[in-house]
Amino acid sequence: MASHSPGTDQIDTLFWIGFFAAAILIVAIVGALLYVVRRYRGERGAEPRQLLGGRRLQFRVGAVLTVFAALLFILGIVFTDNAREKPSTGDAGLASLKSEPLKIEATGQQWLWRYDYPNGAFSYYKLVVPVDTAVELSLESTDVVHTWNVEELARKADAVPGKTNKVLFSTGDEGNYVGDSATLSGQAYAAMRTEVEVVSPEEYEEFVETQLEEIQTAQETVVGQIENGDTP
Ligand SMILES: [Cu+2]
Repeated sequence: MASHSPGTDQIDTLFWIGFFAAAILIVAIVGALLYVVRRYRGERGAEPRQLLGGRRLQFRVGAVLTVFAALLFILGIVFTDNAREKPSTGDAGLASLKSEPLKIEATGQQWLWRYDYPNGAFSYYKLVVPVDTAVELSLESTDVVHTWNVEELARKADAVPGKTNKVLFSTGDEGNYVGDSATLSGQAYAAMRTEVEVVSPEEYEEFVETQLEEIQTAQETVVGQIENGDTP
Protein backbone atom coordinates (compact mmCIF):
# COMPACT_ATOMS: atom_id res chain seq x y z
CA MET A 1 0.00 0.00 0.00
CA ALA A 2 1.29 3.44 -0.91
CA SER A 3 2.40 5.73 1.86
CA HIS A 4 1.33 9.37 2.07
CA SER A 5 3.16 10.73 5.08
CA PRO A 6 6.86 10.91 6.06
CA GLY A 7 6.53 8.45 8.95
CA THR A 8 4.88 5.76 6.87
CA ASP A 9 7.55 6.25 4.17
CA GLN A 10 10.09 4.93 6.67
CA ILE A 11 7.89 1.98 7.64
CA ASP A 12 7.30 1.22 3.96
CA THR A 13 11.05 1.26 3.17
CA LEU A 14 11.75 -0.97 6.15
CA PHE A 15 9.12 -3.43 4.94
CA TRP A 16 10.83 -3.71 1.55
CA ILE A 17 14.27 -4.09 3.15
CA GLY A 18 12.87 -6.99 5.19
CA PHE A 19 11.22 -8.47 2.13
CA PHE A 20 14.39 -8.38 0.01
CA ALA A 21 16.54 -9.67 2.88
CA ALA A 22 14.23 -12.68 3.17
CA ALA A 23 14.21 -13.13 -0.62
CA ILE A 24 18.04 -13.03 -0.80
CA LEU A 25 18.31 -15.63 1.98
CA ILE A 26 15.77 -17.95 0.36
CA VAL A 27 17.46 -17.74 -3.06
CA ALA A 28 20.93 -18.25 -1.51
CA ILE A 29 19.87 -21.28 0.55
CA VAL A 30 17.88 -22.96 -2.23
CA GLY A 31 20.68 -22.18 -4.72
CA ALA A 32 23.35 -23.69 -2.45
CA LEU A 33 21.22 -26.79 -1.86
CA LEU A 34 20.60 -27.35 -5.56
CA TYR A 35 24.31 -26.83 -6.28
CA VAL A 36 25.35 -29.38 -3.64
CA VAL A 37 22.79 -31.90 -4.80
CA ARG A 38 23.97 -31.64 -8.42
CA ARG A 39 27.68 -31.47 -7.64
CA TYR A 40 27.79 -34.49 -5.34
CA ARG A 41 25.19 -36.64 -7.07
CA GLY A 42 26.20 -40.29 -6.88
CA GLU A 43 25.64 -43.07 -9.41
CA ARG A 44 22.48 -45.10 -9.07
CA GLY A 45 23.10 -47.95 -6.64
CA ALA A 46 26.51 -46.65 -5.56
CA GLU A 47 27.03 -45.48 -2.03
CA PRO A 48 27.34 -41.65 -2.05
CA ARG A 49 30.52 -39.98 -0.87
CA GLN A 50 30.44 -38.67 2.65
CA LEU A 51 31.62 -35.09 3.06
CA LEU A 52 33.74 -34.24 6.04
CA GLY A 53 35.46 -31.07 7.15
CA GLY A 54 34.92 -27.83 5.30
CA ARG A 55 35.54 -25.88 8.44
CA ARG A 56 36.92 -22.88 6.59
CA LEU A 57 33.82 -22.70 4.42
CA GLN A 58 31.63 -22.88 7.51
CA PHE A 59 33.47 -19.91 8.99
CA ARG A 60 33.14 -17.95 5.78
CA VAL A 61 29.39 -18.59 5.54
CA GLY A 62 29.00 -17.78 9.22
CA ALA A 63 30.87 -14.49 8.82
CA VAL A 64 28.73 -13.46 5.83
CA LEU A 65 25.54 -14.27 7.72
CA THR A 66 26.73 -12.32 10.77
CA VAL A 67 27.47 -9.24 8.68
CA PHE A 68 24.08 -9.62 6.99
CA ALA A 69 22.26 -9.85 10.34
CA ALA A 70 24.19 -6.88 11.79
CA LEU A 71 23.36 -4.79 8.73
CA LEU A 72 19.64 -5.60 9.05
CA PHE A 73 19.77 -4.76 12.75
CA ILE A 74 21.35 -1.36 12.10
CA LEU A 75 18.95 -0.53 9.25
CA GLY A 76 16.04 -1.52 11.48
CA ILE A 77 17.17 0.87 14.22
CA VAL A 78 17.82 3.74 11.79
CA PHE A 79 14.46 3.47 10.05
CA THR A 80 12.30 2.95 13.14
CA ASP A 81 14.10 5.90 14.73
CA ASN A 82 13.33 8.09 11.72
CA ALA A 83 9.72 6.93 11.71
CA ARG A 84 9.44 8.03 15.34
CA GLU A 85 10.68 11.52 14.52
CA LYS A 86 8.25 14.20 15.53
CA PRO A 87 6.48 15.47 12.43
CA SER A 88 6.21 19.20 11.85
CA THR A 89 3.74 21.36 10.04
CA GLY A 90 4.97 22.54 6.65
CA ASP A 91 4.38 25.71 4.65
CA ALA A 92 1.23 24.35 2.99
CA GLY A 93 -0.23 23.32 6.35
CA LEU A 94 -2.44 25.03 8.89
CA ALA A 95 -0.71 28.39 9.45
CA SER A 96 -2.00 28.91 12.99
CA LEU A 97 -0.23 25.76 14.13
CA LYS A 98 3.47 26.02 13.47
CA SER A 99 4.94 25.11 16.82
CA GLU A 100 2.62 22.38 18.01
CA PRO A 101 0.51 19.69 16.36
CA LEU A 102 -3.21 19.90 15.70
CA LYS A 103 -4.79 18.05 18.61
CA ILE A 104 -7.78 15.86 17.86
CA GLU A 105 -9.45 13.31 20.10
CA ALA A 106 -10.47 10.00 18.58
CA THR A 107 -12.84 7.87 20.60
CA GLY A 108 -13.51 4.29 19.67
CA GLN A 109 -16.80 2.73 20.63
CA GLN A 110 -18.60 -0.38 19.44
CA TRP A 111 -18.46 0.09 16.42
CA LEU A 112 -17.72 3.60 15.36
CA TRP A 113 -15.04 6.28 15.63
CA ARG A 114 -15.84 9.74 16.92
CA TYR A 115 -13.52 12.68 16.35
CA ASP A 116 -13.49 15.80 18.52
CA TYR A 117 -11.87 18.91 17.07
CA PRO A 118 -10.28 21.78 19.05
CA ASN A 119 -13.19 24.19 18.38
CA GLY A 120 -15.75 21.83 19.94
CA ALA A 121 -17.06 20.34 16.71
CA PHE A 122 -17.16 16.58 16.30
CA SER A 123 -17.71 14.09 13.54
CA TYR A 124 -18.40 10.38 13.30
CA TYR A 125 -16.60 7.95 10.97
CA LYS A 126 -14.76 10.59 8.96
CA LEU A 127 -11.83 12.62 10.22
CA VAL A 128 -11.05 15.80 8.30
CA VAL A 129 -7.53 17.22 8.64
CA PRO A 130 -5.53 19.92 6.84
CA VAL A 131 -2.75 18.96 4.43
CA ASP A 132 0.98 19.12 5.38
CA THR A 133 0.14 19.43 9.07
CA ALA A 134 1.34 17.59 12.14
CA VAL A 135 -1.61 15.93 13.86
CA GLU A 136 -1.72 14.50 17.36
CA LEU A 137 -4.53 12.01 17.75
CA SER A 138 -5.47 11.09 21.31
CA LEU A 139 -7.00 7.66 21.20
CA GLU A 140 -9.58 6.71 23.77
CA SER A 141 -12.16 3.97 24.08
CA THR A 142 -15.50 3.84 25.86
CA ASP A 143 -15.76 0.04 25.88
CA VAL A 144 -13.21 -2.43 24.52
CA VAL A 145 -9.85 -2.22 22.75
CA HIS A 146 -10.14 -0.79 19.24
CA THR A 147 -7.31 -0.25 16.80
CA TRP A 148 -6.96 2.91 14.78
CA ASN A 149 -5.40 1.74 11.56
CA VAL A 150 -4.99 4.10 8.62
CA GLU A 151 -1.83 2.60 7.23
CA GLU A 152 -1.22 5.13 4.47
CA LEU A 153 -0.89 7.92 7.02
CA ALA A 154 0.24 6.61 10.38
CA ARG A 155 1.29 3.62 12.40
CA LYS A 156 -1.31 1.36 13.93
CA ALA A 157 -2.35 2.24 17.48
CA ASP A 158 -4.75 0.91 20.08
CA ALA A 159 -7.53 2.77 21.84
CA VAL A 160 -7.60 1.21 25.29
CA PRO A 161 -10.36 1.91 27.85
CA GLY A 162 -9.10 4.07 30.71
CA LYS A 163 -5.97 5.06 28.86
CA THR A 164 -4.98 7.71 26.32
CA ASN A 165 -2.71 6.64 23.51
CA LYS A 166 -1.21 9.26 21.29
CA VAL A 167 -0.41 8.97 17.60
CA LEU A 168 1.62 11.69 15.97
CA PHE A 169 1.63 11.87 12.23
CA SER A 170 2.00 14.33 9.45
CA THR A 171 -0.68 14.50 6.80
CA GLY A 172 1.11 14.33 3.50
CA ASP A 173 -0.95 14.63 0.34
CA GLU A 174 -4.57 15.67 -0.07
CA GLY A 175 -6.92 12.78 -0.55
CA ASN A 176 -9.07 10.19 1.17
CA TYR A 177 -7.52 7.38 3.16
CA VAL A 178 -9.51 4.46 4.47
CA GLY A 179 -8.72 2.64 7.68
CA ASP A 180 -9.90 -0.86 8.45
CA SER A 181 -10.55 -2.48 11.76
CA ALA A 182 -7.47 -4.33 12.97
CA THR A 183 -8.67 -5.74 16.29
CA LEU A 184 -11.58 -8.01 17.04
CA SER A 185 -13.67 -5.60 19.10
CA GLY A 186 -16.99 -7.43 19.04
CA GLN A 187 -19.53 -8.73 16.54
CA ALA A 188 -19.55 -5.79 14.16
CA TYR A 189 -15.83 -5.05 14.29
CA ALA A 190 -15.38 -5.66 10.56
CA ALA A 191 -17.67 -2.75 9.74
CA MET A 192 -15.78 -0.43 12.08
CA ARG A 193 -13.97 1.49 9.39
CA THR A 194 -12.81 5.05 9.35
CA GLU A 195 -11.82 7.53 6.71
CA VAL A 196 -9.36 10.39 6.84
CA GLU A 197 -9.96 13.22 4.44
CA VAL A 198 -6.92 15.41 3.93
CA VAL A 199 -7.97 18.82 2.60
CA SER A 200 -6.52 22.33 2.26
CA PRO A 201 -6.26 24.39 5.49
CA GLU A 202 -9.11 26.66 4.28
CA GLU A 203 -11.38 23.70 3.65
CA TYR A 204 -10.51 22.31 7.06
CA GLU A 205 -11.39 25.58 8.83
CA GLU A 206 -14.64 25.74 6.91
CA PHE A 207 -15.47 22.14 7.75
CA VAL A 208 -15.02 22.49 11.52
CA GLU A 209 -16.98 25.74 11.57
CA THR A 210 -19.93 24.42 9.56
CA GLN A 211 -19.89 21.22 11.59
CA LEU A 212 -20.06 23.21 14.86
CA GLU A 213 -22.89 25.40 13.57
CA GLU A 214 -24.89 22.38 12.46
CA ILE A 215 -24.40 20.66 15.82
CA GLN A 216 -25.51 23.81 17.67
CA THR A 217 -28.57 24.27 15.44
CA ALA A 218 -29.55 20.65 15.94
CA GLN A 219 -29.16 20.96 19.71
CA GLU A 220 -31.21 24.17 19.81
CA THR A 221 -33.95 22.49 17.77
CA VAL A 222 -34.11 19.57 20.17
CA VAL A 223 -34.15 21.86 23.21
CA GLY A 224 -36.91 23.96 21.58
CA GLN A 225 -38.98 20.87 20.88
CA ILE A 226 -38.66 19.68 24.47
CA GLU A 227 -39.67 23.12 25.77
CA ASN A 228 -42.73 23.10 23.48
CA GLY A 229 -43.69 19.69 24.75
CA ASP A 230 -43.09 17.94 21.40
CA THR A 231 -41.33 14.63 21.45
CA PRO A 232 -38.18 15.03 19.45
CU1 LIG B 1 -13.19 -1.64 17.02
